[in-house]
Amino acid sequence: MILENIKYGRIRHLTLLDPEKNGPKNIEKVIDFIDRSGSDAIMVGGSTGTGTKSVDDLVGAIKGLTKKPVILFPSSPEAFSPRADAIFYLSLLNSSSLRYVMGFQVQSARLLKSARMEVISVAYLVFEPGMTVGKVGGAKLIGREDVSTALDYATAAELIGFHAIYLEAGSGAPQSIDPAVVKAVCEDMTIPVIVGGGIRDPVTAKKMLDAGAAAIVTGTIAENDPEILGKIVSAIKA
Ligand code: 1GP
Repeated sequence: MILENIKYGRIRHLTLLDPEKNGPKNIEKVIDFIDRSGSDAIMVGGSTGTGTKSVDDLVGAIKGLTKKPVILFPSSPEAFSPRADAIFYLSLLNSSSLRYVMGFQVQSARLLKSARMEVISVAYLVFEPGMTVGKVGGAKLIGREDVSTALDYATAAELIGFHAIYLEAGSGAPQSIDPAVVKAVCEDMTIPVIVGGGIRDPVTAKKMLDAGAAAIVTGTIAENDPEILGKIVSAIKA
């Protein structure tokens, strides 16, 4: 069970691969880097252009190259592959568009119920600067240091019964979420908290784990600087 593995520290680092940027051509090299880095699982998704074919092709290629679990990280119901091991069934709670809070979930629910994959409901909270996902998802961005609003949303997520919370600064964010916000949320939650966006050095990654994050996500770094990926994973597992 992937959720259990996140909860109990067996999955601590996830690498996000965007189907837009990772076609079948260079995937062998990328998976080799990820395998060597010690990253625990691979997420597949992106904010734009993730049609069923590109997602399914990428999941299929990854499954042919590594045994690491593959988790879908969809921006819409089309971003689906039955070959993935699990899906982060996301509700962008601070979106101003009902579609991102519950519409996509309703649209894909029956398909997911019949699919042979673990469905992990995730309260997705997007912070400043939000980047593409903030814009596309119509997020009312939470301030980078806004502990109070972060706690409001996280507590609502826990009470509603989400399996996990994902604190997101946006892929490619120049700065991650403030670790003090992560700490305040994690101290108060009984469900696992995942943190991503703008984490691209071992010190920041370790700070997130020390703040109580169950797992961290990096995306951009796997594409741009695979050597640092290994250092980030080593730092959080030390
Ligand atoms: C996106 O949080 C992830 O959901 C990854 O962000 O690309 O900045 O590592 P980066």
